[in-house]
Amino acid sequence: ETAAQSLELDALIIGAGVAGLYQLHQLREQGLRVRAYDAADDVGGTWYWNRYPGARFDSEAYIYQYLFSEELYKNWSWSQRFPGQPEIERWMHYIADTLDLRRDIQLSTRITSAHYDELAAKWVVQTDRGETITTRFLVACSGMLSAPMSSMFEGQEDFDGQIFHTSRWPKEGADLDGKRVAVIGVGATGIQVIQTVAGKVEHLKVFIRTPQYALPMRNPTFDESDVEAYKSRFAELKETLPTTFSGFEYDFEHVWADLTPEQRDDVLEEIYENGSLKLWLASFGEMFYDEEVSEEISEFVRRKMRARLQDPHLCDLLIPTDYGFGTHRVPLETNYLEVYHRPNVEAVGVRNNPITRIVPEGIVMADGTLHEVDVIVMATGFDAGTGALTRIDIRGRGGRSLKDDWNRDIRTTMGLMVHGYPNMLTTGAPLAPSAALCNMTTCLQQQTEWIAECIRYMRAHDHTVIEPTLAGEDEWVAHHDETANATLVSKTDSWYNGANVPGKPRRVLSYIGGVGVYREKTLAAAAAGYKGFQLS
Ligand code: NA7
Repeated sequence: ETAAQSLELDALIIGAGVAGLYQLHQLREQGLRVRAYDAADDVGGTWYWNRYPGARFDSEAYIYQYLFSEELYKNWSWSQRFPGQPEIERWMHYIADTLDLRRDIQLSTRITSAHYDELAAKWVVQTDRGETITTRFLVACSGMLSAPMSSMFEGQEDFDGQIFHTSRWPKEGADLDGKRVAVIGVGATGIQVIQTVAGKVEHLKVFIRTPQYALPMRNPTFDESDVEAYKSRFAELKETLPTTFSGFEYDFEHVWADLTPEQRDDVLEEIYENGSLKLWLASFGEMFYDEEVSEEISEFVRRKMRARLQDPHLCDLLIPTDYGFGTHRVPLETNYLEVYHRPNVEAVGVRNNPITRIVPEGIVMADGTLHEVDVIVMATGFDAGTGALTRIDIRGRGGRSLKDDWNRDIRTTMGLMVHGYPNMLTTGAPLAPSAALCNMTTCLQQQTEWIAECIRYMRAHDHTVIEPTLAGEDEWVAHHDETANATLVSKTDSWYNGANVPGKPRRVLSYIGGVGVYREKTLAAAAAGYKGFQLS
């Protein structure tokens, strides 16, 4: 056995994306023996994997950055408000290189199992390269939306053409020129693909089940003065972002009941013109709770969409009617609706005529129709929140399996730990604020900082083991459910509550009591000597 094959660490980090890179930096600064592992052959996480045509931010770039170092923040300049994936990936490389992280990252290595050894109070971790690593702390930075829903149709492997899940797009790109292309799915991802490839392919068929309330993106390029302007707001952003409802620079400003219908409309019009997620995350908070407000704001967005689509058949397929604006992830778009007016683009409604199988020539529907295509793009989403961890064989105390536990009931303590799994710390996990309603870097920064402080505290106080108590976890789950079930999000099917994965237990995955509230609660638990946790 070589040294590398039986490594002993203080902390092992799964993933080298937005969370993993910063977590590695923090734990290394504490002098820990720490190493991050990633299945990809480079750093970047989400921004490594999602290289499909049109992939880009829906968060303003300058709020997606880390805020722990002013120098790191200001030495990077964005070219536009919502840049595309190649630029974001370059930024991730800039982070890894500037903080000199690569020497402690092992790429092209998938963690396959992690078993907790109770006697030694350590995790024994295996990789797909046959390595065994022993570690005191197991820190999951494995992503909230990283486990793709990629094989879901019978006959997929028999398809004669090429088939790509959006998050497994080939690094060398895919040649779509002159091809007949199918896109399955019109979530935030599908919309970006569709609007980008429509003008390049010979023929595009879009398979639409649930349409989205997409909002037009205003995406100006930044000149030097724009860059200077946002950089000069560093201190303000650092102060504000962690305290808002969603970790964005804006927060709810208006109270529905205080305004007349004309005033409400003026507010909606003005915010709509902002061309960002502001209409969702910083107009009227009542939209998440009050059916009437939800319906009025939904109708406002529908009106905007109808004016652009006109054709009643397209309106039927592309404008949501059976759920409220903002109860799904709201996508931003650029000329997405106009794409359907192109002669080479066809909208195929699948709600009443589902896809039944893939055959060598293409896609077959319930009524027997065959859609012949050369390329199938699966913009079919992810097993969100749980998938990254349940796809690893994780065994806690007494050999209990995380996969089995979460197959019964998805529970965590503040999304940071799970009862029964000592010294396993998680980010982007269920029951914490996350991608659903949060600017991901704001949330991941806060979660990784909480974890780093927890480990520092334990070492300073000679504790070796931390685990949430069952009672503490019950309390968090109850609080989470109460918060979530008060909202309309809990009543709408999507990945937000596991509805997109057959058999997944229903629970709103993301904490929606607000990013600022969550931060206060997690910091208060720590300040009270880790209330709700057992330390030994
Ligand atoms: P999403 O938002 O989960 O979207 C997946 C899409 O795929 C959605 O339109 C689904 O329709 C559709 N889908 C899934 N299965 C099928 C079948 N069998 N037939 C037809 N259509 C299907 O994933 P995204 O990648 O777009 O976005 C995920 C998050 O990543 C996003 O919210 C951002 O935070 C980043 P459905 O709605 O289930 O009817």
